[in-house]
Amino acid sequence: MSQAILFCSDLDDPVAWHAAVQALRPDLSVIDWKDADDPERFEFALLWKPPPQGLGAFTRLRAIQSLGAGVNQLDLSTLPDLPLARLTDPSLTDTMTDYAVAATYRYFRSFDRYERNSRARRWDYVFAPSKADFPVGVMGTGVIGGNAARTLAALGFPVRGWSRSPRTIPGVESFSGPEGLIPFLEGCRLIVNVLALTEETRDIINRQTLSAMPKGSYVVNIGRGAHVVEEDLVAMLDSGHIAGATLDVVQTEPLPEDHPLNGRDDVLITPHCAGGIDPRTAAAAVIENMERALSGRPLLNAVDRARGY
Ligand code: NDP
Ligand code: OXD
Repeated sequence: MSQAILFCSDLDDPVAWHAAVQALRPDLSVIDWKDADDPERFEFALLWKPPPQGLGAFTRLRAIQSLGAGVNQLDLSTLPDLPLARLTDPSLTDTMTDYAVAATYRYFRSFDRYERNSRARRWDYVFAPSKADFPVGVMGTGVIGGNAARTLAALGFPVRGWSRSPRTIPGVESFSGPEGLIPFLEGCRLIVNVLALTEETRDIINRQTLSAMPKGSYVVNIGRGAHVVEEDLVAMLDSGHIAGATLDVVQTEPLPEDHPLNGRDDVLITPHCAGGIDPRTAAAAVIENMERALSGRPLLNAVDRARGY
């Protein structure tokens, strides 16, 4: 029987992944968990989330590849103790960066205000601002955030970055560690959150951290919903301290219709669509990790379970 990768995702297309993998390795198949009649066959899994019944039946698995850059959706506490890798891919980095740039420009050029005005048939001139007055902060300058920070800096924004360990990115003022967070936020008119979700970063965007930003600042969240204390964000929007928020991720997805963040003029919700992975570019990294796993070599982009990302 030929080799096969076990696949599980409600969001990604197993047929497209199968075609992309076969284009590189015609002997290798991608099989959706619903068609996985012989669980013993699989040594490698490509998962957004585990199948509903878990991975218990797949006793020969040797490694797991996340179908996302994040791994928290896999719930590490219930996942078998196998090598685990997150996915990094140019298509994902590019689409995430595009979203960060688009959301930044929307606030920088007051499109949010013009959207409201034009719906109200109101002509209200806003003087074109200068980028020098609109410093942008990127929370989490890893693969995606690092690229977003570089891109925003190349576009002429003053850019600050915050991460766990000190990072050097040309054109970006870098801050790190818990002691660097408030000084970082104090100088940002807009933050783009693209942190990994761990126990240390959960709830990190809250009343105290939002208060550190200048009045009239903006929040863009493309990391995870659990980074934000939503009731604190609502309160800070109500007070006007935060002028607007763009949230691609929320604590409960889809956002419940009656949630206080829904239907507000100053909040834009998008359905966890900021990043998109193109199997045609990402298949090579998945195959490389499968080959590494089967030959006992360390995975690329391996998750450090103790660190949580
Ligand atoms: P990386 O692992 O490359 O980057 C994670 C960043 O988070 C790093 O800069 C890391 O710091 C930082 N970080 C982690 N813990 C802390 C901490 N305690 N304090 C400060 N910084 C911390 O991941 P990616 O850039 O590939 O992806 C980032 C996240 O984006 C994913 O985990 C996922 O949640 C989210 N995502 C969302 C998508 C969407 O569609 N909305 C799509 C893709 C990803 P350091 O640099 O020091 O390691
Ligand atoms: C990811 C995501 O983590 O799509 O890649 O959220």
